This record gives sequence, structure tokens and C-alpha cells, in this order.
Amino acid sequence: MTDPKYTAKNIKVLKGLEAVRKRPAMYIGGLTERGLHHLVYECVDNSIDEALAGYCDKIKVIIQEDGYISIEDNGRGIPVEIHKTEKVPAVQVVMTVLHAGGKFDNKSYKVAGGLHGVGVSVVNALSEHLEVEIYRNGKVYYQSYRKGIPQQELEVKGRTTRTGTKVTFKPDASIFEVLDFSFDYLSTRLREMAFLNKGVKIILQDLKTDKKHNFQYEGGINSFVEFLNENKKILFTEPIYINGKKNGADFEVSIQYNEGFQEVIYSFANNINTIEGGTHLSGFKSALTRVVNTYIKNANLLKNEKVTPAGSDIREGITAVVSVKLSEPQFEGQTKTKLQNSDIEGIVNSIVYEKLMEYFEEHPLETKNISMKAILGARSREAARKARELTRRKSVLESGSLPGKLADCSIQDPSQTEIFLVEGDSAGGSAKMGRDRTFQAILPLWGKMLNTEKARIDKVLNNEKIQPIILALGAGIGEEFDVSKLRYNKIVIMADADVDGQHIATLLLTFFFRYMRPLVEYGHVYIARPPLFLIKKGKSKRYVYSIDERDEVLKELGGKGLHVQRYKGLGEMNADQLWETTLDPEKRILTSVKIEDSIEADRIFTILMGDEVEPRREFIEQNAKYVEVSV
Ligand code: 0RA
Repeated sequence: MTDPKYTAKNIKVLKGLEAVRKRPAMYIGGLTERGLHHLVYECVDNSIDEALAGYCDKIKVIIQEDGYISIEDNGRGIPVEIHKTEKVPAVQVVMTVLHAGGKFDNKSYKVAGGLHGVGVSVVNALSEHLEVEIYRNGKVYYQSYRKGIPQQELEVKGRTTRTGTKVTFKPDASIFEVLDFSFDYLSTRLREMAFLNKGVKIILQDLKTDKKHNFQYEGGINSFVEFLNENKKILFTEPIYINGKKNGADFEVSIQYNEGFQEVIYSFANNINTIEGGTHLSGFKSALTRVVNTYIKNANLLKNEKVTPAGSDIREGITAVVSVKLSEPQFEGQTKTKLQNSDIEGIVNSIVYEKLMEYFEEHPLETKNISMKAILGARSREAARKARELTRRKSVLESGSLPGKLADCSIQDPSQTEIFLVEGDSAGGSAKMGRDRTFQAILPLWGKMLNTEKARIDKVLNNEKIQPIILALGAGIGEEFDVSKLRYNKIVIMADADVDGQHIATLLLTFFFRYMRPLVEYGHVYIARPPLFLIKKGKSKRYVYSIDERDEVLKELGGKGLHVQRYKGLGEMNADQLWETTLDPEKRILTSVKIEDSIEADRIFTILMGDEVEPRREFIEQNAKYVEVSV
């Protein structure tokens, strides 16, 4: 410790850890559920890198009973040799120096260091306690840390014949707002990792509940696509699989069509979900369009008809997963999830063009199905355009005219305003009278709500229930939807607290998710929660919002002179009551609808609104009261 150089380094390390502890959210994207689980992914990413390098095929994630979680792999083990410049074992450098992870190896590409890619030292800095065990050179090495600070030198704890790394940590309770690891949350991402890294076995176990999942997919992204289409009616069984390697980039795509009209394409770069797309996705899309149109032309499928399928027609009903692995991914965009590397576009385009042409030659039946579907898509787009023009003449999508039933608010600044979509005319009337008209607008909904999961855009545009919503929100629909034109900051769905109310709320959510997705992604959508009961005792009254709360309040107030009124619907409340319970920002309960994971959300909407009855029944049974928040 008297070596001055060593001390200086020590100070540098402490400064690094301090920076992380000072601004933790900046490193892991939040301190709630998301940030907490990010710690786990950071560790798993390192193990996945070891798998990509070909040295590891098994990763075990175990939620412990005492707030700890462990991530174990059977890779080579983090190096323990003394680091040339830092003069301590390499593992200690990896654990305590920011971004040190990648400096010891020259793997061609890796996951870690990607999106938030901050390195395991950040996990260490944000852990109350962390232990690392390394199995390497026939020995078991051990070191532990508190808040990132080593508690002893790396020591040999025993002998072993295996190799690998095990990291066990307990997140710092003084930093995180949430400390419970969620089996379901981890499950979704780990399953995705297993799809994207064919053959790697990922085990997730929760010792608190005895739940366990084993993810291992020899089919890789083909299995992923089959999973995504699980509850849909497919056009052909075997997914189309294309892969290729060029200039150090490894590309693969799996494609399967279903009878629906949604375009579901997930793209990944180095296992990171590129939500905003990028060059790999656009390379794929343009090649697909070119191949299908070439086939349609050569097979003379259009005869003399004057429609040309556009890319979006060709992608109606497609489910695909695009995955590229490359050495130096560059990301751009609002959430840094858009792949930027320009050479990838051409590489992907040429691989897909060549191999899909080949596939089309060998699979005439599938090819004809895909092409005919694209032609149908083009025809319906033409019909939609006409429908849109009709509605446009009534200036549906242009600025200006507002729906007749809308009771608008008086202030203009959209960041301050709210709109309530109210089911039922009597509730709509009470809401209009009870609201604060300066910032709250009311749109009563009437007519039959369309299931947009099963409809094309032309039908959606002409639906009498949906049209006023498009008009009132003022931001367009579908590909033309522009969230910056939104006339209100909060869009609140207000429906009865019964099964019918739930159903209408789900239909509206489905519509928003499919046709105004940014609305949901940017967190503008809410569901109002009207009270279920009013409990009166003498002059005092209490509104309660659940059965449990009712029982609690009844106990609290005691037996005598209590009067309990049950609200069957919003319509039973007068204007004042509606204000007090459901409109007043000070008192109301709103559930925010957020998409944490659009892959999961897509599956949920397919299950809830699609053709297959059995999975819907099962889902509703299992998730009955969570339906509204689970996207
Ligand atoms: C750098 C070099 C080597 C392995 C690793 C890192 C490594 C890191 C982690 C993190 C979790 N599990 C891991 N497994 C391996 C290879 C060193 C060598 O043997 O040449």
C-alpha cells in the first residue's frame, strides 16, 4: 500500500465507483424495476459473450431467498492473472474499473458494451455485497466486495475440475427503489437471449417460489418466430430461414406469414433489440420487396391490373426476426436503439436477395401464397386510400374540424390537457358537467367498437366509434401518425369497472397499440379507475376502489350506522361524484399503460383479440385483474 503508483490507482478506482453511485440511473437507466433487472442482464451479457466466443453453453440465473441473485456460467472463467499495468488480478480490474471488461480479449463481437453496456463493475458499485467465484486452472478463486470495494485479496478457496464464473450480488437498498427480482421480467429477456443464441442453455430458477424455466432452442430464431406466431393462423409451417456472413458481419433472418395483417418484425444487433430499426432492418425490407415483386412480375400474377405491391403490402401478416452480429455496432436515435453501420444495409440486402430468390424457386406453393397476399394487400391499400380521401374531405386527418360530441377544454397548450374517452352517454353527460373545463375534454363514445386486431386500416378509418377519436386526438393514424401533433397530453380511457368495461378498454388499447403505437410508447395512455363502493357513516363518506379496500374500511369504521353503496357503472354517479372520484387529479386513480416489452405486448394483444379462443380463455383466467397493466 506504500507504493505511490498503486495508491494513485486506488484513488482512481474509488472515483470511478463513486461516480456510478452518485448518478446510478445514468448508468443503468433508472432505479426501479428496469434498472434493477438491468444489473442481471449486464452479468448475463458477459456470459453470452463467452458463449458467442464458443467457450460456454450453459448459464444459470438463480433468484436467492435473501435478496441475492446469482449468475453462473461454464465459460473459461474471468482471468485471474496479475494485470500488467494495474498490478492486481485481472478479475479485480474487471470488477472495479469502469468499462474494463472488453480490454482483456479480442473477441470479434460481443453483446456486453452494447446498449447500456456499462460493464460488471457498475453492478459491483451498486451492490451492497457481491461475491465472485472463478473456476479456472483447477482452482476455485474467490473475492468479495461491498459497494464495489474489495473486502480481501483474491484467494484460492479450493480445487475443481470445471471452468466458469459465478457472480452473486445483493443490490444496494439505499440506491434502488425496488429490490425484488421478478421471475416473469427476467424470463422474457432470458428466453429472448436463448432464441437469439441458438443452443445456449439458460436456466432461470426462483428459490423463493420454486419456479424454474429451462430455455434452450436448437431452432434459434426459427423457434422465436414460431413462438411469436403461436396463437396465430399461419400460412405455412416451416419458417423461411436465411443466413450469411460477409465482411465479418453475421446475419440471419427467419420469416413466417400468418393470416392477419399486422407487420411484426423484431430486429436485433448483437442481441440488442433495435426498437428503432436501422440498416439491418432496411436492408432486409428492401430485399424482400424486390424479390416478391420480381416473382409477381415473372409469374404474371397481376395480368393487366394496375397495382404494384408496396413494401408495406408485402409485409402484411409477416412475422420475422432479423439478427445481425457485428464487431463495432454504432447506435443512434432517441433511445439509441437504431443500428447505424452503413455497410450492413448492402450486406444484408445482398444476402437476402440471393437466398430468398433461391428459396422462391424451390418453394412454389409458399411463394404463391406470399405473393397473392401481397397483391390483396395492395388492392386493399388502394381501397384504404379512397376511404381516407373520403374522410379527408371531411378533414378527418387534417387540422380543423372536431367531432360533434367532443366537449373540448379551453386551454390550448397540449402539454397541460387531458381527454377522457367515456363509454356510455349518461356517464359522458355527467363527465361533461363534472369536469374542469379549462384542461379536461370529454369525448363520449358510441356505436360498435371494432376489433382492430382483425381489421384492415380502411375498416378502421370508417368505424364510427374510432373516427371521432382520430379527429379529437388530431395526430393522424397508422404510418402517418405524428405524436407531436397530439392535442392532449393524457388520453384517459374511462369505462365501467365490469367485464364489459374491461372489454371496451382492451379494444381501445388494441387500437392504440396497433395504429397509434407512439401514444402508448411515450406513456400518453391511461385507464381511469372509478370506485366500486361508497361507504357512508353519518356525515362522513369514503369511496373505495377494491373489494379488499372495502373490507378494510368497514373494519376501520366499525359496525354501526354504516351504509354501503355499490356502483355498478359510471352512469350511477352524478357530476359531482364523478369529479370527486374519477376526474379530480388530486383524488382519482389512473393506471398508466406502458409498454415495457413490445414483444410481450404483441403476444398479449394477439391472445386477447385474435382468432384462437383457447389461449384467450387461459390468459384471462391467469391474468384476470392485471390485463390492463400488463402491457
Ligand atoms: C476476458 C477474457 C477471457 C474470459 C472472460 C473475459 C470472461 C468474462 C466473463 C464474465 C462472466 N463470465 C465470463 N467468462 C469469461 C478469456 C481468458 C482466457 O482464458 O484466455
